[in-house]
Amino acid sequence: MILEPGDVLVVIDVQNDFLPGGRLPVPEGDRVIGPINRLIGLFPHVVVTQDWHVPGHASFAGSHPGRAPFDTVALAYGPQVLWPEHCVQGTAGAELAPGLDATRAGLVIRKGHAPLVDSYSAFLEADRRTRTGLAGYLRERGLRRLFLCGLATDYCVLWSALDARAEGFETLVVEDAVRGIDRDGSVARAWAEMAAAGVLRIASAAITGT
Ligand code: VGL
Ligand code: ZN
Repeated sequence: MILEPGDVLVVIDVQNDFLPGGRLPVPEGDRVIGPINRLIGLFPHVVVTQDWHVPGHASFAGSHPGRAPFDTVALAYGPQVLWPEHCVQGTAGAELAPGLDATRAGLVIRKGHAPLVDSYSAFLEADRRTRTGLAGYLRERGLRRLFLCGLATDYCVLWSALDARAEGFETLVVEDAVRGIDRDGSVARAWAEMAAAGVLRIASAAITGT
């Protein structure tokens, strides 16, 4: 695959809390860093996202007395999976993985900072109304084709990929540069949902630059 001037690498939530040893570890989450660093060197544009919660965020199990991580509760906008406390603004767990070479990123977009609203998607918060501004940024910069990588396949990568398609972007997920949380077959379901929405899969080795 030859990259074009309108191509952008979108690096999703490669943060300490999602790596082995973090508060919400994604199995093999650290394995995405090598392929992503190689891709960062190839792409004309790089955007990075960070999960960026306030303390006591509504997606934390600890904010709901009697509830445990991975329970589902009803919030104002619908069902919400509860998570261990993770990616709290300003903490070490919320920092980008130290091995990630994010120096070339032109934009860091932070999401999930409203106390009562989660945001898996890099485009649209879980109320499905509040926009992060990413679609506007990409359009203003003339970026049309998105290559998604990072964590986690079945949550933030999935929702970002579906919303990217809904916004009309050509969307590819770099299959060896993502890892999933994988509860009850959620990774397999995520790939099926993305395929049905027209999201393409590509191996990082097939991306060779301009
Ligand atoms: C994520 C669960 C909670 C993710 C973020 O980055 O996929 N998953 N917050
Ligand atoms: Zn989160």
